[in-house]
This record gives sequence, structure tokens and C-alpha cells, in this order.
Amino acid sequence: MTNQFDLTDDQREIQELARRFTADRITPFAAEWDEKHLFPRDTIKAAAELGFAAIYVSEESGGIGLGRLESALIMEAMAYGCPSTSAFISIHNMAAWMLDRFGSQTVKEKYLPRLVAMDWIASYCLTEPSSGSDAAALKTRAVRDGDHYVVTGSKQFISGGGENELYLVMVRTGEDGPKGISCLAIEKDMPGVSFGANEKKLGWHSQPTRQVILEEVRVPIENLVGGEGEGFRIAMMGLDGGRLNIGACSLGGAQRCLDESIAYTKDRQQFGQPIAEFQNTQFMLADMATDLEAARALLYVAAAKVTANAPDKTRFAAMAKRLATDSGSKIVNDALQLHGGYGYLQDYPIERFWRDLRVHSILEGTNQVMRMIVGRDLVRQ
Ligand code: FAD
Ligand code: 2MC
Repeated sequence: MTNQFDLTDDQREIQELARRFTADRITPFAAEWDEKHLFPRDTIKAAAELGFAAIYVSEESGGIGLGRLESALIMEAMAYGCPSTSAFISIHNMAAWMLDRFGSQTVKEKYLPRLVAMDWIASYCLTEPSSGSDAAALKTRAVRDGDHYVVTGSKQFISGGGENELYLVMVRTGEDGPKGISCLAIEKDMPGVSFGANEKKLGWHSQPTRQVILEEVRVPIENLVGGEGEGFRIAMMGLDGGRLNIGACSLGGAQRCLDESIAYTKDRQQFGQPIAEFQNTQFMLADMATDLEAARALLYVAAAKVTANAPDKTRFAAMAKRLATDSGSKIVNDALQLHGGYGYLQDYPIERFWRDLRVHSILEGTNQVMRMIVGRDLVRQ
């Protein structure tokens, strides 16, 4: 963002590109993906042709080398059509960036060209059955054996599980706590890798979520991303950007529902007039628009801070994720109310957005964990 609090011409151009892609390739199909639980691999691959698989991967590594605000603009635009698919692409971007930023030349050359083209898709594996919010308590163990690590454990709730080809897995190579954690790139087809059943979820139907089970998987040591013991920091730095993108997905979904609500309330007649004429309707629309703009402004500032590697970037990313996802869900809930009984039907898109946005207050760190990050930072100063 410029000092004038406006987007630059280049940023508007990328936003326009993402909006056109969404209108052509996402919006017309999203309801069917949701209803039939279809994973739109072709559309995701088409997004990669625009550079959207490697938005903040360096140009040197084949990415488009943009900043986090540009990434947020792209995610927001795609979420206008389908928050679930946009968020899925965001997770791939987070993993690709971690490889590019922290991987050795060998591991980058091995995987990044395929990831940039979305010939391979990457998952991010931090959560375990017994460690969600307390991520540093993870137990999946990697023991060095010659020029391999032997990995055993399980990862819970993995987006893209079973479908994706590459898994960036946080494992324990050393002591208890965050300093004993490392990051390994594990391929889907390595012997010992298997997957749980596809979870039956409230929303995010356009993408699978499965447990990733690792049973004595032999992973070459060259697949270590960063140094031993650096995995937790790498995982957290990935999430600084991921949280912005998830917040942006809520903004896009909320904007769509606001736009739908304005159109609907102008059209729907009750008591002899459009319901948009009632002051209650206008007040609700006013609050929805105000909350959306406030959340968007904070998210764009936070994105600029992550791009600039500002010292308070993690706190701002957490504040922005918390506000954008909570506000997004409230706006979508109000949109459903303004649609009356029709909002509850699948004939209108609102209920899908309501379901898809709900999980954004839970994943990539719950909004309680976001408050913990912000609160700790405030009292530390
Ligand atoms: P818990 O940590 O058990 O939390 C339960 C409740 O306790 C929450 O309300 C939480 O806020 C609260 N709580 C916990 N600790 C505190 C505290 N100290 N203070 C106050 N309240 C607290 N993970 C991945 O690694 N990769 C993925 O791709 C991925 N995709 C996901 C997709 C979906 C659809 C879902 C639902 C989850 C996904 N996750 C993924 C996991 C997600 O990040 C976790 O669900 C989330 O971090 C919360 O962990 P938990 O579910 O174990 O909840
Ligand atoms: N950037 C760089 N380093 C960081 C960091 C960040 N954003 N956050 C923490 N660290 C460092 C921190 O500085 C510390 O290192 P040092 O001791 O050298 O200073 C180390 O990491 C440990 O940090 P904490 O002491 O804060 O660790 P703690 O265990 O107390 O809590 C917490 C960390 C709660 C913030 C973390 O566990 C967390 O984010 N939990 C939520 C888990 C989560 O977000 N899961 C998302 C899974 S992915 C997903 O859901 C998807 C859909 C993909």
C-alpha cells in the first residue's frame, strides 16, 4: 500500500486479473464443487498459469516474487467465488514459500519447479491428534539413520491430505518443546506414508482433509528444510503469511455476501416496499460494510508489515486474522438474516459462505491463540 492508503496501479492490475479468473473459472462452478465435494484440480492448475501457485516465491525460483499485500488481494478476489478453493491455494503458497525461503539449493531444485506449475501440490503438516493449539508439543519423531531420517507419527486435519504430492512435515528431531522441531519434505509415494479417511466437514467441501500417517518413512536428509531445530520458527513464519491469506479469504467471502444482500434487499418486497427501504436493513448493511472496510484496512497494513519484515509483523498478522475472520463470519451471518428463509437454502450462495468462513476462526491458529499472540506481545514490551 502507498502512503496515500491506496493500491498502486500494479496492485490493481493483479487484483483485476484475479477477479477475472474468479468470474470465469471459480464463481460459476463453486456451488457444484461444494454440493458434490469435488476437488477442482484443473482450476487450481489454471491458477498456477497466472503465477498464483507461487505468489511470494522468488522470481529466481520461478515464482512471481510479489509481496503479501498482492497475495491477500489475490486470495480475497478468489474467495469471492469460493473461499474453500482460495484457502487451499493459499496453503500451497505457504508451503512453497517455506521451501524457497529456507530450503537448500538441492531441495529447491528437486521440488519447486513442480510446485510452481502446480504439477505437484503441497500440504502443510503441523497439527497432531494431541497437539493443536499447543503446536510445540508435537510428537512425530524423526530419527537419523545414516543419510536418512526415519519418521513415525501422525498429522491431523491435513488439508489436501491424500490428494497432494508433497507434505512439509514438522517433526521432532531433538529435545521437547519448540527447539527440538525440524521441517522435512515428505513425498506422498514414499513407503510408509498413508492417509486416514476424508473427514466429513461443515464446509470447505471443495478440498479433502485427512490424517497423514507416517510409519517408519525413510526420508533422505537432503529433504530437511532449514537446519535441525529450526522447524518451529519456519512453521510460524509460514503462518504469519498464511494467517493473512485466511483473513483475506474471509474478506472476499464477506464482500460477496454483502453484495448479494444489497441486491436481494432491493428486490425483495414485504409490506408493500423493498426490504432495503427499512431502516433496520440499511443499518445492518451499513454495519456490515463498515466492519468489512475496517478489517480490510488492518489486513492490508499487516500484509505490508509482513512483506517489510517489520518487527511487529507477527502481532499485526494475528490481529488482522482475528478481526477479518470474526468480522467475516458476522457479516455472512447478517447476510443470511437479511435473506430470511431463502438464506438458509442452497438456492442462494449465502449458506455456503456461512459454512466455509466458519472454520477460518479455528484453523491456522484459533482466534483465542491469535489473542494470546497479541496479548503476550503487548505485555512483553
Ligand atoms: P485445541 O487446540 O484442542 O483447542 C480447543 C479449544 O481450546 C479452542 O477453542 C482453542 O482456542 C482453546 N484453547 C486451546 N489452548 C488455549 C489457550 N492456551 N488459551 C485459551 N484457549 C485455548 N493443521 C495443519 O497443520 N495443517 C492443515 O492443513 C490443517 N488444515 C485444517 C483444515 C480444517 C478443515 C481444520 C478444521 C483444521 C485444520 N488444521 C490443519 C488444524 C487446525 O490448525 C487446528 O484445528 C487448530 O490449530 C486448533 O487445534 P485443535 O483443533 O486441536 O483445537
Ligand atoms: N516467527 C518467528 N519465530 C517465531 C514466531 C514467528 N511468528 N512465533 C514463535 N516464534 C519463535 C519464538 O520466538 C520462540 O523462539 P525463541 O525461544 O528463540 O525466542 C519459539 O518460536 C517458540 O515460541 P513461543 O515461546 O511463542 O512458543 P509457544 O509454544 O509458547 O506458543 C504458539 C506458540 C501458541 C503461538 C504456537 O504454538 C501457535 O501458533 N499455535 C497455534 C498452532 C497453529 O497455528 N496451527 C495451524 C496449523 S496449519 C492450518 O491450520 C492450516 C489450515 C494449514
